[in-house]
Amino acid sequence: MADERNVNENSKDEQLEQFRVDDKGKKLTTNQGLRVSEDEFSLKAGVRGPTLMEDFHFREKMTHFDHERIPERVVHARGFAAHGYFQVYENMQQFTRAKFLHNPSKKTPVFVRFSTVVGSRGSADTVRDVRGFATKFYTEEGNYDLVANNMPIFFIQDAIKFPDFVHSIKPEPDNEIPQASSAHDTLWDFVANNQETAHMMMWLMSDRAIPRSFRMMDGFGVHTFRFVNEAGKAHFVKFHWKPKLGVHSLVWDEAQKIAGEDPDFHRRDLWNNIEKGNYPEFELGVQIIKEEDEFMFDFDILDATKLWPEEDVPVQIIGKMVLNRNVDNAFAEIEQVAFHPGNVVPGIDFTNDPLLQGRLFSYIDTQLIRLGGPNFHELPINRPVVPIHNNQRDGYHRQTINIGKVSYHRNSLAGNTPAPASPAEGGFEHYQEKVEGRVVQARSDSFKDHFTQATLFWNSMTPIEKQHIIDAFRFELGKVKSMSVRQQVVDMFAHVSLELTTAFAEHIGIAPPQSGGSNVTKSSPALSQENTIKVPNTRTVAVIITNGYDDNEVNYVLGALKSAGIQPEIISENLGEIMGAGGTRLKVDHTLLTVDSVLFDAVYMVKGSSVSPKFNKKSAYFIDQAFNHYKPIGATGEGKEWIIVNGFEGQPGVVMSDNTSDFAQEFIDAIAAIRFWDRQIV
Ligand code: HDE
Repeated sequence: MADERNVNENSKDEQLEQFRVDDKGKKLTTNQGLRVSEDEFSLKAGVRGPTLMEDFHFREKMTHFDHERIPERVVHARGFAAHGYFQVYENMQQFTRAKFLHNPSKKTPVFVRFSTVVGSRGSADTVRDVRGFATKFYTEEGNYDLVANNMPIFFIQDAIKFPDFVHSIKPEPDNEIPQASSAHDTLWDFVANNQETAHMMMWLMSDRAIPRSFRMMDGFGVHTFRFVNEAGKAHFVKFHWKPKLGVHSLVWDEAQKIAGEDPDFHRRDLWNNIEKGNYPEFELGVQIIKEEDEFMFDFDILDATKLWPEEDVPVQIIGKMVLNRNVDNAFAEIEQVAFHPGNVVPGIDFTNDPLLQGRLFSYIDTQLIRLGGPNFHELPINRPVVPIHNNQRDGYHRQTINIGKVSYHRNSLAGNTPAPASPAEGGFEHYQEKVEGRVVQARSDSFKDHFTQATLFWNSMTPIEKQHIIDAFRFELGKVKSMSVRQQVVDMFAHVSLELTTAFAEHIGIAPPQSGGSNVTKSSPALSQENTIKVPNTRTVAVIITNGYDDNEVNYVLGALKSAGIQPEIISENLGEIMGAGGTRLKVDHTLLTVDSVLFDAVYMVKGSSVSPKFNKKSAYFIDQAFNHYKPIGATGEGKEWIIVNGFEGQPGVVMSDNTSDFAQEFIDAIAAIRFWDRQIV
């Protein structure tokens, strides 16, 4: 019925509201609704006697607790999510029947889960890894899941290899070491012996694998999908999410330190920014290739280890997503959400990409064990916002009470309903692709070039990005104990670039390769993060300040930073308040014991008139580290002395202008520039 399918921005929130419970101010009950009179002392035979089985409240409480955990996801176990909406910019009817891509005034509710891949649920956020970027669109035609990653390609070409790949990158099975890391023998052994991994390993060794924030990374559908329009005409399509804040990364040393300082760095960043109203925004882009152009490229467009260079197939921006609401309950929503690339709506269809085909099996299968049965679609977060009518019945934890006798098709007792809908009524009709061929277990020759795009990626990097990749290879292979594996990796990546391989080989005790190299000269500027959007918005600044600061100057600068959308946080000797020489006060957010420079994007050194030697020592370390991580540093008042003493004066990104308003503007510009790679590290 038309009105049942009338979805708006609030539809999911309204649906979830039916399930929310606020226990605050209420009397304690058992799960049977019985009010409980005692919750601290179990029932005993005598005050020092044994606990009695009869204590049903104790038994229920303990039993529930004993069963609180469910299996974590076999990959993407650690993640965080938020609600929001999606809105298309222009009607995409020409390409797709998908209704949520038609009406620009319509907002479709979404739920997005970001994740790391390899680590366990409790592992750190900032490890070197691919990031998941899974979006559930609660559309008027049912749920559509775009289960994406922050890299546009994948490690393998055929899903049958996925268990092998994941076994190799997960902790090694004898001692379960290392956690959330690719820097170990089995992964690199897999890489060298499955060379289709070459291109993705270049991405994994690049800065893309250590994002600054979930809000500052791309999302890619990876596979080639199909758009199908009303007339049944199809186009190949790849999906992209592009963050409005640009694509930014940590530096490796920083990423490792954050993993200890704040393992929740990315989820905290997402949560805090949504709480403050800094809603993350991503634009949806599509690359479209006509069916008749399928074979026009020097790679196979069904091969998930290949991207479509944006200079050859431009990304058309078609809509935006805004994440504007945090979850109420991490388990109920983030842990229980179940994505599946097979959740499509009319107008979006699959291709023969063998990686995608395998995924279509895996996701439901994994939810069955993870969520304990076939009714996980009834969990509040997974329910579509349109009604479900079918003849599926029963199973563990069934909540729907289907009425009537008929649970089969075809029938006469219920007028042969629920009835399949025609395409005109919104029924999904599989794309009628013509398929022919022999039944074989083989790979098309068109999938066999593993190195051209790996070299394309390398060629597209700026010198500093190349250096980071070299450093990553040195680090990762430096952790590989097997000399033979290190040798095999050098031999393999010699096919990508001799410049790269020569730069890391000696570091890992292997002679630089004498042969190999690539004659690919093409590059794709779109692949370099140096060409991304750079804005100061939502960047954080550590303000190191003590009593007796110059009120006018500091208040002006803090005001200017905030007006530019920057988030200053006050760090001083003790929590509480500090007072300027003119008597104004500032609330202290942190001490140097609770935070470190790696947790901030920039540092503003003010100091003040009274500083203890201990504070001085700690701030010196703080600023030194920020400097070495190429971060913008501003200094006024007594803060300037520090900069001079440490030898940072005059270095790129170190702002010390005397005039307050000039200082504020130059510091904001430096924050927008993000990092100063041309700095002389002292
Ligand atoms: Fe996944 N993947 N995957 N994957 N994937 C899972 O499903 C799988 C792949 C991705 O936040 C699992 O519910 C196979 C590519 C994300 O809940 C599992 C293959 C891409 C998430 C699974 C791939 C992804 C998953 C584990 C190769 C980017 C997290 C838990 C054929 C396009 C979703 C689960 C969330 C999760 C299987 C490859 C993205 C086991 C077999 C390529 C973002 O079903």
